[in-house]
Amino acid sequence: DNGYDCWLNYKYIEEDRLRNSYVESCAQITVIGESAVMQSARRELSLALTSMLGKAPESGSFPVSDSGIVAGTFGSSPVFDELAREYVIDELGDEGYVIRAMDNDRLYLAAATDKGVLYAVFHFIRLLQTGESIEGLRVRQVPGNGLRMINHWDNMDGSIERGYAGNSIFYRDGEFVGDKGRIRDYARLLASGAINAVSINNVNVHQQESKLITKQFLPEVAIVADIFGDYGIRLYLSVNFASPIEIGGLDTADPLAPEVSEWWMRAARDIYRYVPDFGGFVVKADSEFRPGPFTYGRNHADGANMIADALEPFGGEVIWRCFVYNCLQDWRDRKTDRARAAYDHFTPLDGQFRDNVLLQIKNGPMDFQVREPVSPLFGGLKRTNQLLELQITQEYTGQQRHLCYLVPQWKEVFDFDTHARGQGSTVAETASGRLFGRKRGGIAAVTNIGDDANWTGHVLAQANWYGYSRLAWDAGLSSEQIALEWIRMTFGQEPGLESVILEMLMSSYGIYEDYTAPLGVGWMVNPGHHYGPNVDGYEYSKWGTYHYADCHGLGVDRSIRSGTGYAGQYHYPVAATYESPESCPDELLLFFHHVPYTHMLKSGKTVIQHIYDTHFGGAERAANLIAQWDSIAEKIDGQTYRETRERLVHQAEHAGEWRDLVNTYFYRKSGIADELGRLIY
Ligand code: BDP
Repeated sequence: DNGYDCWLNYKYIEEDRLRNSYVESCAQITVIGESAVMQSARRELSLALTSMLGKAPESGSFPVSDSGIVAGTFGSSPVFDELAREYVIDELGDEGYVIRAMDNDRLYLAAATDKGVLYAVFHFIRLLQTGESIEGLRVRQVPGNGLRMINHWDNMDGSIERGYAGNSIFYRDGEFVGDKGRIRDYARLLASGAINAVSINNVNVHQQESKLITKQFLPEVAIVADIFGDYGIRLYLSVNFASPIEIGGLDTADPLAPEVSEWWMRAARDIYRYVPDFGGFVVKADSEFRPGPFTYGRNHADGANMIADALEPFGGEVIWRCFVYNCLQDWRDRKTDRARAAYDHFTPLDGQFRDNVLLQIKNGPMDFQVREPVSPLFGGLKRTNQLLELQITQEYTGQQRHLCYLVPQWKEVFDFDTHARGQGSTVAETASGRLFGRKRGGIAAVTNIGDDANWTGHVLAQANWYGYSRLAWDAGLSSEQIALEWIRMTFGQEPGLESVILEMLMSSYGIYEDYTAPLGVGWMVNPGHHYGPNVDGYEYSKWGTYHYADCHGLGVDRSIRSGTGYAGQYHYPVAATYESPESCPDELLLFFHHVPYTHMLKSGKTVIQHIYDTHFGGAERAANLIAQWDSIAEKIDGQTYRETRERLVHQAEHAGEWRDLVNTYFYRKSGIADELGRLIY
């Protein structure tokens, strides 16, 4: 077992009682409808039941029999009429669905659209994989987010920016791959988590990828879009803001120049001719050396709206990234603050963006560190569509060589209360659009997959991919529940194994945080590739990522009173909580404040002792993951066991390196010894 099928490996259900309880209801399936999406649903249901129950279900005939599974859209057949009377179909929307056992012996999987039926099918399969009872089923599901997107940072040469699991599944040597079978398998995995949008090229759009929107590549883009379309997923492309110059032969990309907007309109027309259901563009502009409207003295609303107008007639949208900051700042000036940048750029433009623009906002104000506060743009923007951006690929969280289950981190982001409209104004509410009554909204994340046999390098990193899609659908699910589902679906239902993997996953984020940069200060990594400890790696460069450690203390003063004022970008009472070191939560203390090493944390420890304790403790717990994994060796397929173990061994060693480097550094700076005498000199 090389992990290729991930959580859809449909293991035979060994336990007779459980299997028999399913067999009766699942002996026959009738899937009504012939669209590509419906065929995907039929194929999946049949495959899953055949493998899990050991017997292919009969295909239902017409008239539909009184028992078995009936799947289809309301209105497609009178068999759904009785069920339809019980629901307000409009409220289910385009993607909601119901799963219902009715008084007769039928089990209904129904929705308003084919896509909803496909989601119902995957949901039903999940119930069987996780050993749930299907007696008297009564499920009604509507997604919490309209847009549930995956971003790829794939380049056409086959490499992946910040990819840690092999090369691109889309491209090789400047072209699309010939055999697209793997893309189809990928679409199926995405659809099982109800992902409905995917962008397939790097936000840093180089020369070759700029041409994806030209006739040279559009025929192949169309093939890939169709594959995703079969699974209800819309395809998006990242574009270069300077495309009119780069590939269009114009001498400007000024958003207010008529020839530029005409160029984009022509480009949009071409694209939709090939890909009628094209989703739209993702744009990284004026960020990390990418071109943008600033070059022409225009703002980001000018830029985004001009492109949005070109896509609007075809139903496309612009996903405009807010990762805009000066990456050439002066590190000696403590008043400039990269954390402030996105809010400072975008809040003055609130309300000026077209309806088909969504601003894509990274979860934190910096860049996917293990711990950051939530971006104040959530709650700061009130009249603009938003999309929360997360990073599944573990750029700063161990690059898929360290175990780091990120769902708990994402849960904290979703649950964060911005107080934008009083208590309860969580990020889940703002990003989805619900809080301010916006129609568009949702969530996007940078994928962690590549062409490694098991997709993610570290098999256990598949849990992040799966978990992301589950949270995108329902941010109310708990990290434990998601982990448990994933474990059962991936490894089968085996109580001894379940508790160990659950414990490993659930502790992993805390462990990683403990042995890396402390108390929210972030960075301390090797520049460029961002792997491994280097406390001063970014300290004297222009990227705006500092800890300001000296012999007295460390941390960044972002208070309103004496610092960069960043804390003031939050609503009351959040701003007040962050403003003072007394009320600021420990885990973010050094993000918001510069304090002496002897500053007392709420935990009752000094900052310096906290650093020592967490680094000794974190590295020890990392080492212990190996023993935990070994304790279930017998219960795991050999290849998975070995490959994962190798990574855990590496992690343990590397965590030791982090511990020693960070502790030594701060001992030398502070001159304060570890209370427990663990430092060796
Ligand atoms: C950073 C990555 C960089 C990306 C950038 C982005 O280091 O490779 O291009 O984010 O999000 O995290 O645009």
